[in-house]
Amino acid sequence: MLGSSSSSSSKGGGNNNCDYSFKILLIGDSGVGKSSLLVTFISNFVHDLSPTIGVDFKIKMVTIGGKRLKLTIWDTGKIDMIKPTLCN
Ligand SMILES: Nc1nc2c(ncn2[C@@H]2O[C@H](COP(=O)(O)OP(=O)(O)OP(=O)(O)O)[C@@H](O)[C@H]2O)c(=O)[nH]1
Ligand SMILES: [Mg+2]
Repeated sequence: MLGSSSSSSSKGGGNNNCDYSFKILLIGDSGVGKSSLLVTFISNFVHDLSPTIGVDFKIKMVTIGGKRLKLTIWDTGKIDMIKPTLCN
């Protein structure tokens, strides 16, 4: 996958009962497997997916080292279609 992901973290401060909140953006060429990676990570089940239109996101809570992490993972479709979103 040529895409990259970026993440940031912040202390939850009571937000959804988590210690840290991470926002992760999946970007990359169409058809490289971004959505498959995300769905497999969320549900442990492999689906055959249609191309993503615009953007979608999923949330997963994980516990690592006794800390509750909230992962908000954004999945993108064709970059041309989401340019206005990314610019805002
Ligand atoms: N062989 C193989 N096929 C994969 C893998 N991951 C995804 N695919 C297939 O590749 C195709 C595209 O996968 P997607 O997850 O929809 O790719 P995407 O990057 O989200 O594509 P867009 O939504 O169009 O940007 C699907 O037919 C998947 O079944 C993999 O690890 N191995
Ligand atoms: Mg997709």
